[in-house]
Amino acid sequence: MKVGKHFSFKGTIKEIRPLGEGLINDTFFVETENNSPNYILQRKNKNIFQNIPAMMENIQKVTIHLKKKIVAQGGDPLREALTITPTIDGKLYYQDSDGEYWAACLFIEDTITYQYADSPLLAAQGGKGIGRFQSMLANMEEPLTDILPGFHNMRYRLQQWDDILQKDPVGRKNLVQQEIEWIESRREEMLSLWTKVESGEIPIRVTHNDTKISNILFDQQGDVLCVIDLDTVLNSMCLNDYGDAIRSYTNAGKEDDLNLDNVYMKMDIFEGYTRGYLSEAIAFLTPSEIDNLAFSAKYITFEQVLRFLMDYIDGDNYYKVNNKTHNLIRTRAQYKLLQSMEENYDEMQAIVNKTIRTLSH
Ligand code: GN1
Ligand code: MG
Repeated sequence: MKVGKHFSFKGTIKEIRPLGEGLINDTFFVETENNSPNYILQRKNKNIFQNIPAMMENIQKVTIHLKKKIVAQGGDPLREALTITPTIDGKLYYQDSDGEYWAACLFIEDTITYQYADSPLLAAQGGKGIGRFQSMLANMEEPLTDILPGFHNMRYRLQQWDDILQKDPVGRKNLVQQEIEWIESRREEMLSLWTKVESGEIPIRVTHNDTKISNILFDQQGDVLCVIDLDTVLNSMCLNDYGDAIRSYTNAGKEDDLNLDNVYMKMDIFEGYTRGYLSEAIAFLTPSEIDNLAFSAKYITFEQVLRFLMDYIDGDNYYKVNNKTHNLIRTRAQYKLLQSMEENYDEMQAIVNKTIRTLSH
């Protein structure tokens, strides 16, 4: 791949091969000869990220802040935080002749990643990782550019929803009357959380916005090493990160599971993640944030139902799809998860409260 020569990689490139299965970017592994470091190279999705230069600046600011903290705590800044590899002319990204944006970072060797949190202990480790990540960034004052305006802003999302329903660009609205009702019946309930952000009751912090377990690297001992995939670091409410982690960790099925019997919320995983997350986050969370933790899981899962359904009605312009019902299948599977959360909501609240009591003693 010719693009490799534009980056300041050490050593000689042996091979560049595809890696991973993200829904947004295209990712490649850059293997170098001998003992030179290896790298990750990505073609960033410029339809979704409309300001990639600002995105890379955000990532740079966050990783610089993290590295300072890690060094102060006696850690290894090259393993515990991402390191952007600039281009040969010192830029954070390369734009090719087709207008595509490329960016690279150091590959962190000897790590373990998981696609699923299959035990409460592992979920607790993941929670600790995100709790620590947010905690290290809690006093970062330099603002980030809002590269995804309205990303977890329910007022904005519902506006987008209303617009797409009105346009019905590919005539699919008729096919999803029942699914539309799932959204409409929860409109006020879901807006109520964002209203607390608008009023200032819930603070704005540095947030990751894609906290699934595959975005955490673990070391060989099973401890959290590094949080990766910083494309969506934003100033927003940190409940997004908790809620999205609960959405992805606790799902017994797949995000696009055809068999809805597979999809439900695993409460032992919820308990594990909550315990790990709060062990770090209790140091900075406000009472209002703590009160809304359980709700944030429903909020983010609802938002994901909305986003998949919206993309279906819009004609599949956002998420990569395998076929023309893929977004609808995802919608139904996420909705099943949302229902399971609604059934378990009182117990979720009780677990959060119990965890806080245990940690406060
Ligand atoms: C997207 O591509 P991936 O998996 O990192 C999306 C998330 C969704 C997720 C659903 C920028 O993330 O918000 O929750 O798919 N990222 C963006 O699988 O939209
Ligand atoms: Mg991502």
